[in-house]
Amino acid sequence: MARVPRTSRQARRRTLLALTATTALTAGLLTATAATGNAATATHRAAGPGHAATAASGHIPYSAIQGADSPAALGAPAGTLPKLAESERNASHSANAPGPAGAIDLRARALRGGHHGRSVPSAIRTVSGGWSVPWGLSWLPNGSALLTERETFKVFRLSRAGKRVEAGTVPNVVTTNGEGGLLGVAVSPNWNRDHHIFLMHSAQNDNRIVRMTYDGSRLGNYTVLVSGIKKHRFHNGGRLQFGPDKLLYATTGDAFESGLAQDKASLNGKILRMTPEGKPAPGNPYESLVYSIGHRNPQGLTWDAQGRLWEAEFGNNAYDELNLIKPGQNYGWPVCEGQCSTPGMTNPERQWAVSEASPSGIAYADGALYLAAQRGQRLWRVPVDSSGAGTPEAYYTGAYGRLRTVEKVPGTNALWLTTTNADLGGGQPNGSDKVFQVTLR
Ligand SMILES: [Ca+2]
Repeated sequence: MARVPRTSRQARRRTLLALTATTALTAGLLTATAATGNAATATHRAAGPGHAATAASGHIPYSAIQGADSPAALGAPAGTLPKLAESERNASHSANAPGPAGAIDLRARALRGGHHGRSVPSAIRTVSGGWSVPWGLSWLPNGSALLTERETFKVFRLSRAGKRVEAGTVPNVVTTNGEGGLLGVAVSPNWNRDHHIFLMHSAQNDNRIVRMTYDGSRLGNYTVLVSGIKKHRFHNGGRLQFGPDKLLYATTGDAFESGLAQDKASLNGKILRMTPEGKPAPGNPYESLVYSIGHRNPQGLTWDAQGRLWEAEFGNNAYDELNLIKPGQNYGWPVCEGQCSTPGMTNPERQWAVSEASPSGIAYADGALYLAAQRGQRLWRVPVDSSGAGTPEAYYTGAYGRLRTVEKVPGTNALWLTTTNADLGGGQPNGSDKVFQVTLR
């Protein structure tokens, strides 16, 4: 995507907000104001250099444009949009220092604050900079990762040491100038044998799940597995993950047609589960690709040590959700946002006010779930055990901007964590996104 001068970016941002707000008003979606309550479970223990920045800057309403997302924070008049707080930029720059100098030992604070589960984030360092909206992240058997960039449509290999090599450009991808583009990536569990990788992306007329080959150096053999998933400027879902069952799971957004989420025949507003050939997985509840229904804009999937599937989902203008996913269950949207008492709807295990979370990626590591929050600009840690999800704790609040994707690093007690600041929602230049490593101790 061509770099846009700052003044132009700001103009586009305002135009986008105004347009979307108009749409939302037309749809009657602004009847509720942004929720402030029900975050009692959230402990705002700002463990990290962003503490001061958070207190100084507060929420960033325009971040609702992307990921946070859509009509949520659009009650604010376009003319009141603040720029990204300078204090946050400074805080973000402090993360440029790699290695021990940039690492902050948070463990003492974590212990003082008390925590459930086992290890906690203890240090963070930059693995790689110069990215523009990295979105999907999946590990190769050799320990490197493949990452997609949403707006350049490129796939890169990134080594643990931070060496980045371009693998190629995925064909037939289009931007939606919003939340679509090149999204999730999942490396085949049999990659050593088949060299397959799976990608989810927006195309001219739909969202798709496709397979390509990656032989270790180049991409090839573009093959469409699932097409016809409705797309929209926003609400495209996009996460791909292989489960412990070696089946491919995908999250799809409601494409701004909330009714699709309750339509079992629609692929939108769902979690899908499929074979590596893109066919309905054995045991799916409706003999289709659909695994669970009633989702708005889910972008995070992970499995815990007990093999339970957890999902992170963007709410509308009240509550974001952490859901425990079981096949055939209905997670409520648009009848319910967050917890409700409507019969037949499965409530979230945890929920947050959208200003504090707006979670995209989720990962399980060492007794806890980690959620990367866009608008909330923080990493949520939620301990889990056989009794369910414990009390969330926030890390790095405001320190690194909008967080997109978090994945457990294989073979070591650490996470990789990516930002989404180089887009309309973040307002930062191309190349300003980063990949961090978070050490857990
Ligand atoms: Ca729900």
